[in-house]
Amino acid sequence: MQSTTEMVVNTDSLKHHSKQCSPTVNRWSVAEIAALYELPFNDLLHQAQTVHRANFDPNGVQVSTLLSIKTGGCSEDCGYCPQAARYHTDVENEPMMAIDDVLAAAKEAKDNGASRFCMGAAWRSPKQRDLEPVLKMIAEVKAMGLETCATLGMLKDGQAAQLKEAGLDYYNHNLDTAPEFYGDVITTRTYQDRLDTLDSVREADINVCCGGIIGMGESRNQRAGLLAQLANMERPPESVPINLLTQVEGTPLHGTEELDPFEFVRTIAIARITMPKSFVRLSAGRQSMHEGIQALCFLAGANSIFYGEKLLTTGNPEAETDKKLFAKLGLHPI
Ligand code: SAM
Ligand code: DTB
Ligand code: SF4
Repeated sequence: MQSTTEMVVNTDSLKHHSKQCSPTVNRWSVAEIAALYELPFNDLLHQAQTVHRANFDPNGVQVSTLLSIKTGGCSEDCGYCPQAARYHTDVENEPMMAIDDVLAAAKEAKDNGASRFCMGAAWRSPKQRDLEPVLKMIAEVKAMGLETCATLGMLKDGQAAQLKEAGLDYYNHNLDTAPEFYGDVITTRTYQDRLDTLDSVREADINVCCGGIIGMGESRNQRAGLLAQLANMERPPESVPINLLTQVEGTPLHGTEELDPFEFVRTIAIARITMPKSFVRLSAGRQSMHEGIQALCFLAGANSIFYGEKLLTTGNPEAETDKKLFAKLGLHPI
């Protein structure tokens, strides 16, 4: 198996497998990642913690706050998502938030210690008339001294450049799962569409935030397949959100067999080992996660969280609960 110290990027092995570029580098095979999943838990965590300490302050955690600036009514069919118009969930189609309300939420996030503010919209792709107000929000949030992040769906030519110009630091766009499981979850856009958007984000020199969801009924090999896609990007994402599926009634994935929590911790550890320089975010799913499991995730190399009572439409731990957890574990926000 490839050890982290042997992880030399072999530029001769650059593979151009998409119609644009999306170059990948053969850092990790799916088989090598699958072998990491088979390690005894303690050996895996030791390896992950060793990689973590070699690359990061072991007790520092990056803190982002998320806000849904446009909720519900989405045309897509992502099987996990309560915001898809076609599923009968409690989420209503709402208009875009007013800029003043967004800025008030950003100020509150900053006052509570967040360093990054992520704005999410339930769109397949932003229309130009929708993008204009978002550009204003980004510029104003940036002017408040926060890092900015947006997740607005697929980007068309020129949109990433406009976001960069407005002051966007990160764009979140997830691969969600392995290519071979993807079609079981989403049919209204392809894996390649996602890779193309990620390419345009990179080309515009915006940091990439890209990860996926675990616990959708995928196999262990498919979890390894997702991590291989991320780790083998020419430049791995700066930020890798690992979401545990939040099951929402009315979505097709509601009722999926619950994932063993240790499998989630293993996934975090392997993300850390395969992407040693990336921030790995313990993302959706913390509300239902015992604090002992969250502590194991931090030990496994997670060093970023969403902070604040709400994700987009579902719950997240109370800010006070997270403050207490940080104090108990001796973690500090960065
Ligand atoms: N509409 C845009 C898009 O899909 O790119 C941006 C918002 S979308 C909600 C952002 C990401 O949230 C999805 O790609 C998915 O990874 C994650 N997500 C959505 N619903 C989730 C759920 N129920 N559990 C875990 N993660 C979820
Ligand atoms: C990401 O990877 N997770 C966040 C963020 N990027 C946009 C979203 C999680 C959404 C969980 C379901 C909800 O609250 O609607
Ligand atoms: Fe729409 Fe994004 Fe939800 Fe998919 S994940 S249904 S694109 S809001």
